[in-house]
Amino acid sequence: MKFISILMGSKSDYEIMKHCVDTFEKFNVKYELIISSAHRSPQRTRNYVKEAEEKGAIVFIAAAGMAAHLAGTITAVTTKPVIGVPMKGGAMDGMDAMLSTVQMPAGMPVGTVALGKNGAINAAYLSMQILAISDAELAIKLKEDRIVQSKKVENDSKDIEV
Ligand code: RP5
Repeated sequence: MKFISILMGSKSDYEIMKHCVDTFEKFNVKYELIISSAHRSPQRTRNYVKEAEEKGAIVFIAAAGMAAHLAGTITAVTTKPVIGVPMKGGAMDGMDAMLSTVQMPAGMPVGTVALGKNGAINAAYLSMQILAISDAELAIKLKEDRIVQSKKVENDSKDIEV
């Protein structure tokens, strides 16, 4: 069974990551969500990634704040694509998490999306785009979604055009 695996460093990340989950629900894409921390539960994180890979995880999404090493930790133990979602909060309101997530050494990539809600949603979209390479039905849904987005811009414009 192919699915997307989402890890969050803390329960406190769920308020934002709910938007990622909602996006998968909207597109009827299978996902798994767990809390596991790079620092507080390193062994659980490593074990889960290995198990998830064996069960069919195609992409890993990692959400973490502050010293956000979760995505990098996952990349260290899998060659599946890893998408990092930096969380706001902490003394630097997410700048620390963003730099921790994006600054990976060569050969160890983490695809980093934006801070906050937009990043959580885009992590879902980006992982679905990867999944859609070998899923024609999902590829069509994503194309239809682009048409909906485009039409919304036109309609919004008509609402206020003078
Ligand atoms: C990170 O530290 C978590 O991903 C979370 O964003 C942040 C704060 O965690 P809590 O102290 O709320 O558990 O590891």
